[in-house]
Amino acid sequence: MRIDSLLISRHNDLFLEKHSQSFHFLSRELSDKGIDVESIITKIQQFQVAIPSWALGAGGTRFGRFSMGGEPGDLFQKISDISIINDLTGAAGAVSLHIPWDIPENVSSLTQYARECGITFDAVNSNTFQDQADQALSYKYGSLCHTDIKVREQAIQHNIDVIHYGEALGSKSITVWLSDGSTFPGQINFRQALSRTKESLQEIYRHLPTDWRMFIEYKPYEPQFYSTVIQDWGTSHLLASACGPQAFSLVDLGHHLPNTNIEQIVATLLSLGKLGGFHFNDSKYGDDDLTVGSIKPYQLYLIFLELVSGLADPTVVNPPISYMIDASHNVKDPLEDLMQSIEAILICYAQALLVDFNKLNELRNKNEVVLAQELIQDAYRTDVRTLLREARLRKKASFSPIQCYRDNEIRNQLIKERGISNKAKGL
Ligand SMILES: [Mn+2]
Repeated sequence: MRIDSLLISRHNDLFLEKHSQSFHFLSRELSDKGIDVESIITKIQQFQVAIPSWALGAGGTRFGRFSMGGEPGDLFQKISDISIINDLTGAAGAVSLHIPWDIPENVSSLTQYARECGITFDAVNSNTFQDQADQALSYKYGSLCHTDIKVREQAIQHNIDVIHYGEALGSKSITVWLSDGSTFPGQINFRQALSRTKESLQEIYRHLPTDWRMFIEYKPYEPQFYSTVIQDWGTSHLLASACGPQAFSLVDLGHHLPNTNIEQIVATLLSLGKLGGFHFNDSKYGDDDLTVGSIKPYQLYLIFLELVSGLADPTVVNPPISYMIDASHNVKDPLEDLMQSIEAILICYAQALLVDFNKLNELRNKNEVVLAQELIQDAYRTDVRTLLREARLRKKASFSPIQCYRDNEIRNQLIKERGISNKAKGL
């Protein structure tokens, strides 16, 4: 379902007068500080974050799942939902497929439909963390690290199949996240498990098309509660380096132990030229998969400071980063939740763009601790939502995406179209 552009522009008309005043005011204030407002708006307009195919249905926990009605039942409907988000926000023009939850069966009609919806295919995700109904061997004791070579071969072949699905759709990268590890001390040999994982990843890497990239995601615990083979950025980087120049680390915000300095990890990976992808979410305790920016917005801002300054640094050689939202929505309409996440991401991005990094470096070199902190906090305390609205208006997206979605009763339309009990496959 596409949203009629007339419907969006009529809704936008309600806000134009008030907006033009506040945009004028903020523009003047920022220009007085020497900030190039136009270039910031262009950058906001260009920023895109992929939506995973498993994020459009109600999420759940191991205790239960509560549907909200009108969930997308197949891949076409999922792409349709993403196009709704993209039409409203102008920032979600790609889908990240999870295989086998979303196996593309009719590739040509799917790619044509996605094109009509203005949606491209971002990284494809493999899954060897659960067994599928038709699967010969179990991943109960691991996949790429498994002691049995037959299980490893099956997991390697699955990743190769995922690459082939991605190639047919026009994807250019694969994300590998493993749950491999151990739940009890003594269960596995750490050195051998790491070595087998490395060899398996190298085998997958050999099947990577020359214009593709492989992202290796890390996570310290869960579902294994004693050890995870790829537990941290260092292990991920070690494996990516062992594979080759097309392999990179992927940072998922929720995949860190409490209080980890994620922005420093981002800076380190960027300086190594090995930051491939980014999964956004937020958390209070563990991998809570909450809405981006709902718990620790300042951490997100500090991460964007590293991304913006790192990618602008001519000495940093790092390919463009693949951004995706990796969150779950147990009590919200996922489309609204994703729009909240996009807003939080763009706010921090825009705030980071306000920072004069040359000036910041001067202050750092003079050890002006207070003034350096003042400089980054001044940007963080600027309400940049007016710039986001201006960027959306220029793209013919919605001034106020969630309000537009509500005022036009989009969820009710989806329920009418698909039924109250339609459920999305996946988590
Ligand atoms: Mn992730």
